[in-house]
Amino acid sequence: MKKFLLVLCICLLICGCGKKAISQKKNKEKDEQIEEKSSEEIKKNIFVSYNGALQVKGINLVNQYDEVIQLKGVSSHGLQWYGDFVNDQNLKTLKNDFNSNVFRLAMYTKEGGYIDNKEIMQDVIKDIDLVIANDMYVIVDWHILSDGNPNAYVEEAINFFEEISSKYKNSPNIIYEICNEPNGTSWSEIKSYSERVIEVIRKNCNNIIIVGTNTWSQDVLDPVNDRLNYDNIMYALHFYAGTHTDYLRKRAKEALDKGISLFVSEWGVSDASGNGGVFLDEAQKWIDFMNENKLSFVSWSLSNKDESSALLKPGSNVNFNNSDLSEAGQFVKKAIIGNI
Ligand code: IDC
Repeated sequence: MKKFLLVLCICLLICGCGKKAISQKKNKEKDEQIEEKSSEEIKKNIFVSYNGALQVKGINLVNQYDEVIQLKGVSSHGLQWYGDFVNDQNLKTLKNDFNSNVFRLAMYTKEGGYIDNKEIMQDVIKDIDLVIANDMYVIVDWHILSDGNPNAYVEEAINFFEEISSKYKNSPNIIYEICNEPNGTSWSEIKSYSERVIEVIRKNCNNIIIVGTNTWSQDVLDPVNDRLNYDNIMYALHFYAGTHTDYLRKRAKEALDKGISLFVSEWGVSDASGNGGVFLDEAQKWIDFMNENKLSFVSWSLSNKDESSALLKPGSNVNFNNSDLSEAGQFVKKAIIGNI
């Protein structure tokens, strides 16, 4: 009898544990399904096929249903140096694993860029097509830098944007960034350059155009009393967490309050040199600020260069995976997914 009871107890125990294990497994599966579903739900609504042509309404970027949309993604490094990292596999990783809905093509004008080598146009077109095929928005960035005054190459810019905007006039994916970072110049110079380039683009399409401001796209109050008089214009705000802090957030907030629409088309966790360590506490303050104000943001940069703003560790493969992400890369991934 004792034996029988013992066996019975053991059986019940096994059954109980089994049931518990089964119900734990079921719960886990359910959790996973929910997680998968919610990330699928998120994904359903963030790409171009859902959002369509973007517009600026008030200070907000909105989709085709007038819903406010925040684009989040990554910028290439200079295409003349790190163009190989812009490939289908990496774009799929950014899309599927980071939930990125935008990618920026940094086409330098100088330093071996378009002004020195017009053939880079073919790469830009190939890259635009790849991003479009991945259902993401693509920022075509006329990356002035050492050429601080955009008028230095205004004729070239006009030819470039005429070609791109006529080729892609029906594509909702394209966002034009017509002068990355003017510096050592003035808003009136930038404005007159912008008017000439915008006229050319507007003959073809009404897509979003991002205009840089003086001092490496930090003088966002300049246009307050002297705006560009076109639809769907946003002004670039650029920051590097190791250099630009509260004072620049205050300036940005003031610009927003005064009706200036901002797009953070470049930012980094490093200092302004692109190196000098990572400043994650300050970067976190910026991420909070951008999320609170629904500002779109694009992080510098998808490369394996030995500098702390690079999203990949030095020496990483051109086709990266999770273990290639640098400290910057890990932080940026979480920021884009929305987990921090
Ligand atoms: C930096 C790159 C660096 C390169 C340098 C000059 O990270 O490898 O040697 O440009 O070409 C910007 C610019 C961006 C800079 C970046 C960091 O838009 O081109 O990239 N930065 O210095 N503005 C503020 C910082």
